[in-house]
Amino acid sequence: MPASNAEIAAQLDKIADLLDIEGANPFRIRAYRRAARLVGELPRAVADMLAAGEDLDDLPGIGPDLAGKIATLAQGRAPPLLLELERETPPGIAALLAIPGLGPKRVHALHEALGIDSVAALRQAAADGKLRGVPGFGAGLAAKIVDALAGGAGAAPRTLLAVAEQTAQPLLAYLRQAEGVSAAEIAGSFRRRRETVGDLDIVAVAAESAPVMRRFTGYEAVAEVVERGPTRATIRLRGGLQVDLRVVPPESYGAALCYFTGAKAHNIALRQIALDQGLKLNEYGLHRGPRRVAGATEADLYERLGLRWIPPELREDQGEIAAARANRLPHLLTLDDIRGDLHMHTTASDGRTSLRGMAEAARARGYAYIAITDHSRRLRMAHGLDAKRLAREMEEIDRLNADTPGFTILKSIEVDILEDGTLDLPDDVLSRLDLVVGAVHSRFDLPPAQQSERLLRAMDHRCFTILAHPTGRLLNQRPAYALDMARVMRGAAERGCFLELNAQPERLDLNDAHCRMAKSLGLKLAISTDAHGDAELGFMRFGVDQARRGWLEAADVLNTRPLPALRALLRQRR
Ligand code: DGT
Ligand code: CA
Ligand code: CA
Repeated sequence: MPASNAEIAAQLDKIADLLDIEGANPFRIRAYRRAARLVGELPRAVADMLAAGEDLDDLPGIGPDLAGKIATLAQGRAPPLLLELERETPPGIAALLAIPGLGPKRVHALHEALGIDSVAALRQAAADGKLRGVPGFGAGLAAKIVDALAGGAGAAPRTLLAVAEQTAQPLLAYLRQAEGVSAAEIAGSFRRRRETVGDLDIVAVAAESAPVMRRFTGYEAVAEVVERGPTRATIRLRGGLQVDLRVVPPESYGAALCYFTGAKAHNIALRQIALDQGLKLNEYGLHRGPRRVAGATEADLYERLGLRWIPPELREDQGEIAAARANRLPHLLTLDDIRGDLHMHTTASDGRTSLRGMAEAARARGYAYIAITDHSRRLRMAHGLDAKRLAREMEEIDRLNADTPGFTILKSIEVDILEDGTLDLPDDVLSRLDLVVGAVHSRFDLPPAQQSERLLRAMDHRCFTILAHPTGRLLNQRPAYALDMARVMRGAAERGCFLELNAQPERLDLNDAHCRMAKSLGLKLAISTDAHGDAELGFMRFGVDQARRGWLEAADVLNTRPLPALRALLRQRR
């Protein structure tokens, strides 16, 4: 698979980091940093440039050697230099870079002075008060590092759900082929569809556990067998993800699946309900004295406890048990309810698929409509559209719409919300669009009151429709910018605007709590993929998962509406 420019830039930065940690020649390090920035800001995908036969060493500051490495990275492969640096650098060292206050130079200094090569070693040195002795480490920096460690920095990173899924599905298929296995499922946070997972928890059903355990620990991607017993084992895969396996007999499958799906707080609440009825609940079943009264299926188990079966996404002890008892569980949104996608890019800005290609892919998914939302001019890095280029795109949309009855491309833009809340295109341009998706791409650092004010000001514009990725967070990379979400949501509802639940796996922005807040305020959300290529339209299901965690039903979501009803909702604004 070809790598995106962002991925290539990240790898170039990694080479620079590792060279820096090693204490390499500063000029060499700077060349990689400069190349990373250059690639990150290119208006076109490196993979496309290479496919078009263009020479990368025509780019400023890129010689033949760097061009070769960039080409290798663009093919999704690691150049030999990177592999060599990774081999030479102790595996724990790279994790130190994630600690606030520590860059490659300081990591190098810590390694030289104290031999620190892992977060654990850093923690120990900090506890022993040794950091202040390292050249360049004053009392202030040492205190900052101690605080960061106490605040959870350097803890094992959680894996994005979408990434974990790529590892989990082949492993699950492999286990289902084990001798004597009649069923296997992934439980835990993965089944609850949390946006990130700490580890995977698999429950497999077999009368005899030994062959399953053998097959599990013999999986080809295993880096280490961490623990191994007769019916349970833990492995660490080469990518770093840990997997727990539990093998149970058929009569315990439902109880084990329920127990290992959690969340822990949900389990504790269920166990209390059992106790109140004189029953005992554990991962083997629901028991009255020595007799098992339920456990083969989850449905039996919940029923025996006087509850409706609870969808895993709701099992967080957030009121779902009371709702299940009163038969008031929500009819959660499903992927089938989605009729269109209201945020996506084309090759006109920073997408990888043409307008026609995006429309065809959306039609193939069974959608009735999409909105094309390329970037606006201010985002030069993303080749943002000015009024003239947008007008040309609108003409092409008219032509495509005329050719495809029963499918509608809505005219839109992802307009940049400027620092003062004004929009990055003139009113007469915006007023010709079917909807306007607005987003913040700068000044994430404003104080919360000012940030909220900025968003409300943007929504004051009579053309504004949907606020995209409302908090700007990138999971494991960038925190949400500070804002008063309740105020922004109330403001949106008052103005007849909507918020987006962005379905990109590293955004999932809004989170589950925000979804519930929106629902309680009567604010409808658009679930949109923000696709930058036709395949990314498939991210919709991650958005739906997140919406389900937020208790949303089809009626709470804008793009479950047929087109006429959607248009009516959009018109409330004008
Ligand atoms: P994660 O892995 O951090 O994303 O989150 P989970 O929810 O997958 O947690 P994990 O892997 O530690 O445990 C899997 C499930 O096992 C968890 O959702 C509930 C259950 N579980 C784990 N520890 C306990 C416990 O001490 N008591 C109870 N009742 N259940 C537990
Ligand atoms: Ca887990
Ligand atoms: Ca686990």
